[in-house]
Amino acid sequence: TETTEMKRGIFILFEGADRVGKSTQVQSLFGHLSTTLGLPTKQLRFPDRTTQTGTIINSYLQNSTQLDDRALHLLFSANRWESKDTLLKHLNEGNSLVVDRYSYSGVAYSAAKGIDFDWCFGCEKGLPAPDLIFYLKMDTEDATKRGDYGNERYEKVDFQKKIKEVYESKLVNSSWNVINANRPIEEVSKEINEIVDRSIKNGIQNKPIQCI
Ligand code: NYM
Ligand code: MG
Repeated sequence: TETTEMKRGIFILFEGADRVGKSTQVQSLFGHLSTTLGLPTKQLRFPDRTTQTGTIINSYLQNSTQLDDRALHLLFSANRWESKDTLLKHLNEGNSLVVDRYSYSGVAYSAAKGIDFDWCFGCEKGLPAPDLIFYLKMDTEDATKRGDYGNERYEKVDFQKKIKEVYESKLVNSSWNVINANRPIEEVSKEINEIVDRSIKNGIQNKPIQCI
């Protein structure tokens, strides 16, 4: 029987431009946490296209709705704010979260359009912050060669280069884990799993949940 005291969950985030392999790594880490380590874990992604704001966002991304860039930015942000309580509830009940995109995507994509960086970031302040961030880094040209590229809005080489530039010059800092994503899937997963295992060993869950 379990006698260990319950710990809060860990909030792990994957960020990066399109087609760098985030969803694959999210799934792989989910398997590592839930199956290998036996931790209760949930997999989430933003935008959450199932909510009302998500429906508008989805139709914008599929090119069937036009929207002002700032209005769109606020919708993406609202899409996170509306899940704030759920995120906190999961973490406090001991569920770890593996999340595909979050606030930094919101800032990177909007700032890449030319919207003021601080204005973009301001909307995110107060949201629960991730404990660990993995930035999957890959040359834009390599990412654009991947399957299904170009089906959604934003999947254009020049724009992807701008997004990468915002991430790498203004968002990624020394607390982020920058992962060379231009390698076989298993090699990337192995590096990520090792970082997560080490962080758990070092008591990442013992500090309170931070805010952005
Ligand atoms: N995206 C995602 C934004 O522009 N702002 C945001 O806040 C978020 C979370 O939506 N091209 C963009 C990035 C992607 C697109 O995400 C949909 P995905 O992970 O490619 O399905
Ligand atoms: Mg995409």
